[in-house]
Parts: sequence; structure tokens; C-alpha cells
Amino acid sequence: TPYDYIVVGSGPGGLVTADRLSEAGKKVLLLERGGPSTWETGGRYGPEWTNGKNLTKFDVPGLFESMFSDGNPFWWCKDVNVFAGCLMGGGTSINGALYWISPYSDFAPTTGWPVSWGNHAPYTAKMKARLPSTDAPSTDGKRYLMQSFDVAAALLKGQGYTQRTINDEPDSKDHSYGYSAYNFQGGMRAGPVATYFRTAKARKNFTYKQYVYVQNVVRNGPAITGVKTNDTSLGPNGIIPLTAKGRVVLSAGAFGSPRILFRSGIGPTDMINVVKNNAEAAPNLPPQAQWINLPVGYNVSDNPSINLVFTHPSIDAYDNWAPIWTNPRSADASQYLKNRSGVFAQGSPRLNFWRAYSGSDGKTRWMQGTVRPGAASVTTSYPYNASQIFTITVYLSTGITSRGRIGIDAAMTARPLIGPWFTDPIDKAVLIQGINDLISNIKSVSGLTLITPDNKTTITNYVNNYDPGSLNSNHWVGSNTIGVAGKAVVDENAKVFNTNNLFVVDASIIPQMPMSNPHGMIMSMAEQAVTKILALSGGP
Ligand code: 6FA
Ligand code: ABL
Repeated sequence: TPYDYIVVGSGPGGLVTADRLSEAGKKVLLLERGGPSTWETGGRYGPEWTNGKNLTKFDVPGLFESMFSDGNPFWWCKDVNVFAGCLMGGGTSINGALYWISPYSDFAPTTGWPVSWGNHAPYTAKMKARLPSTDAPSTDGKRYLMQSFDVAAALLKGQGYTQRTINDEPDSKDHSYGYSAYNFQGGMRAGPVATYFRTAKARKNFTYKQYVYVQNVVRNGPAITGVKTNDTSLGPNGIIPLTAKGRVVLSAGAFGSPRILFRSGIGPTDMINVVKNNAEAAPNLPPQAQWINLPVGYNVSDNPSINLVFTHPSIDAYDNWAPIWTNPRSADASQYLKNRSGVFAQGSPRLNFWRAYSGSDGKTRWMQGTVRPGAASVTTSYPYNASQIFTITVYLSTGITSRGRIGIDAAMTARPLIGPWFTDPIDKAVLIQGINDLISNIKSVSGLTLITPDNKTTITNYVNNYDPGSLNSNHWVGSNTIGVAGKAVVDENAKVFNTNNLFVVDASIIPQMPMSNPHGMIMSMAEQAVTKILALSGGP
């Protein structure tokens, strides 16, 4: 059957888009390559201690850190060589669920957004109405495991920071800190899956199909006629057609959407030639005369992030989150099962902070930090007490000038071709300054010790020698950037240049790093994009 709109990918971009299109009465098909996540969506993967409670790994916030230590991590995309979620909800089903309301700068024309995007407020308001944030996710309203908050707050106060309810004052991002805010509801992961997807799937004009991999769009020059999938039960050769005026929206993520474009003959010639040399993909490419040359994969950014590990005698490192899957602290597990309260009602972060810096090029860049008990790794010459460790991850966000490139290799694996971190040395200099400031008053907090790096390593050397792969913060944007013809991949209506009816709505169209962990900003962006798409003439 033909559809008015085919949306590819069920991450935050795709779910908001598919819900709003179906709300407008369009006949919508949502395709997702992965399977279910939360219990509500049919997921059944949970630890033994939640047996019989209708909970999965993707429902229980406190299981977040086990995403990285599980022996069977089926949720990661196997053909993307950085972390990416391939299941219902995309990244929002496996991420840290930090959820931030955008400041003005997230959509400001000075950061690359078309002027028509400048007022994000009505769209962010629509998102908040569907999904409010909480910085006290335990259902009893109490906060748990707050030692790392208290220690970090003491450090930051000494540097002139002010505590705020972050999402009540989204534009106050200089010398600001507060409790970590989340997309949780009722002590469980919520995000777009428990909100937008829930309303979409109740509509008769909405169809959802999982485990369907979209290889490319089918097109005749600029006119898209359908999508080609790996599922031949859905149509001849796995092709699903559009209605006469139908449209395709790619929401397959910052790596997934570029790959579909390359395989559809859209992008830089070198990438389309990689497809042409792949025996399976080549036959589906349009003839070379129909290739559309666009800068797909360029202009990519991701926050460079550096972990600092500390100890303090007050800290409960929560066994570094190691036993949370097989052998959790029993009082905490039963408290959670009883009424969704306690430590397990929250992810690992406890405090977030922001500070503005001006670089030697006169540009403003923001530093962001996340504080959590435990540490991913410790490198130190000091003796230390492992039950007292906590991490401050320091990110550089809005204002960064470094850019990288992503693409595909011969096996069609999507990967960074040029890392987007510190290609401009001024970004690195600002982050080094930020870290030095952060630890400048460490002696004023009694008992606080920086163990990674230790005192044999300067901050400058620590940053210079940091494993480039570890700078990845999983916040990739920009690979199908929005903007003007000749420089961008999509126009101000999120339509791919030189096509009639192909759109992209996901992290890939965002022209520059937002202020904070991005999924809230992505949902607001999708609210605005889908409004523009529905208003654009010529559609179904
Ligand atoms: N963002 C936040 O705001 N807060 C966080 O705490 C946070 N933490 C993390 C985190 O801990 C990890 C490990 C990762 C990987 C990301 C984190 N992020 C966080 C970032 C955030 O999750 C992403 O920025 C956000 O999910 C991106 O949203 P998009 O809509 O752009 O894309 P997704 O990757 O979420 O979804 C794409 C979907 O398309 C997936 O479900 C995928 O399976 C599907 N797909 C891809 N290719 C496809 C194809 N060819 N056919 C069909 N489906 C396809
Ligand atoms: C995010 O936005 C980041 O993308 C994640 O990297 C981060 O989680 C979460 N939010 C929470 O702050 C970290 C984990 O806490 C680490 O244990 C893990 O090693 C790291 O992600 C991997 O990138």
C-alpha cells in the first residue's frame, strides 16, 4: 500500500515527526530497523530482579550504566562504529536521558540556523506540554546518592557559580549549576517513546513496522517514489511506494541518514562511488547523470569531552555501578520495585554545570560539565579508595569551531572519516582553560583529590595525550546541515536540495553544537520541522 509519508527511524526526530504527521490526518508509515525497547513497546529484556514486574533494562533509569557493561548489547547499531541506538526510540531508549530545554542560542541565526527558525519557543512549549522534565525523578520526591552533587557544588560555588533549576531558566548558562534534569516519568524512562509514540500508535492512519532496514530511497531524478527495504514481504523487491504527492522523511540519525542518502546517489561523489563499488548496493543506485552532489557528511560536530576522576571521603561510588544488573543492593532494588522510588529511579548523573568563555578569536564558547558517582576508568599513580571515586566530564559545546566529516567504508559501515574534535586549536585551548579553572580551588574543598590526571601530569598534557576516540560524547550533529543552497544539504523546510519530496528531520540537520545534551533540543527541532513540512505546498 502507498503512504502519504514514510518516516525512516524511530529516534526522537522520527517519533515527533511521525506523531505530528499522523495527528494531521496523513497516512503515515514509520519504519525502524531495530526491535522493541521498553516493556510497553514489547521489549522483554530485563535483569532477573525485575522478573514479573513488567520492566526492562530500557525502563529502569538506574540500569543506565549497565548499557556499557552488558555482554549482549543488541541495542547498539552494529554498522555504525560509534555508539548509536538501533531500536524503538533510537538513542533515547539507551541514553543517559539528560533532558534540557533549549536556550535561545540553540536556534540562533548566528549559529547557522535560517532566520525563519529563530523563535523556537512555541515548539519547545509543545514539547514540554507532551514531556515535562524532572530533576527529582524518584516518585517520593526525595533525592538519593547526592554526595557527588554536594562536593561539586562546593567547588563550583567557590568559582562564583550560582545554583539554578536549570530548565526553569534555560538562557542562564554562564556560571550556572543545578540538579541533573531527566525525561523520566513515574520513576521510569519516558522520552518520546512513552509520549509521542504512544499517541501515534493509537491512530488508524499510522502504521509502525520494526526490524525493517531502509537501504535507499527510490527516485526518478528529483522525484522520490518510495523506499527500498530489506523486507520483501512489504512489496516487490522490498519497495514501499508513496501516494501521488507523498513524501519521505529520513530520521535515521546523524550516521544513518547520510548513509541512506549516499545509497540513493545523493552526496559527495567519493561516497557515492563507494556505494557503486559495493556489489549489493550498486544495483540500486540511480544512473550517474541523476546523482545529486551535496555536502552530506561534512560540517559534523560533537562535543569534545574529557573525564576528570576525583575522590572525596563523603562519596558513595555505588560500587561503580557494576552490580546493578546481576546483584543490586537489595534495599534499593526492593524500594524501586515497591513504588519506583530511590536510587534506581535516576540515571547516574547528579549535577550539571555551564560556563561561558571567550576565545583568543573573540568567539564565545560554552563549557558544560556532568558529575556522577563512579568512573569509566582510572589512570593514576596514587593509592586511592575505589568506593570514593566520582567523575566530572567536561564538554565544550555551543561555539566550538572544529568540524569533522563522516562517511561510509567499503562494507557500508558508517564512521567518522575526520574526527570533529580540536581541528581548531582554539577549541582545545578554551577547554584546557576551563579545566584549569574548574580545579583551581580544589584545595578549598577539604578531602577532595584529583586522581586522574594525577600530579605527574599537567592538564595541558592530559588533554594533548587524550585518546581521540575517547573525546567522543555521542552528540553528533551537522552531517546533513540545514542552510543555503551550495553550502547545505537541506533547505529551511528540511527538504533535501534538488529533490521534490525528500526531507531529513534528525540530529544531522543541526548546524552547530547545541548548549547541552541534545535530545530535548532535537525534539523541539522536530516539532518545528514537521510544522514547516506540513505547511509546505505540494504535499499530500
Ligand atoms: N542525549 C541527551 O540529550 N541526553 C543524554 O543523556 C544522552 N546520552 C547519550 C548516551 O548516553 C549515549 C550512549 C548515546 C549514544 C547518545 C546519548 N545522547 C544523549 C544523544 C542522543 O541520544 C542523540 O543525540 C539522539 O538520540 C539523536 O536523535 P536522532 O533522532 O537524530 O537519531 P537516533 O540515532 O536517536 O535514531 C535513529 C533511529 O533510526 C534509530 O532508532 C535507528 O535504529 C533507526 N535507523 C537508522 N538507520 C535506519 C535504516 N536504514 N532503516 C530503518 N531505521 C533506521
Ligand atoms: C550523555 O549525553 C553522553 O552522551 C553519555 O556519554 C553519558 O554517559 C550520558 N549522557 C550521561 O552523562 C556516559 C556514561 O556515564 C559513562 O559510563 C560511559 O563510559 C560514557 O557515557 C560512554 O560514552
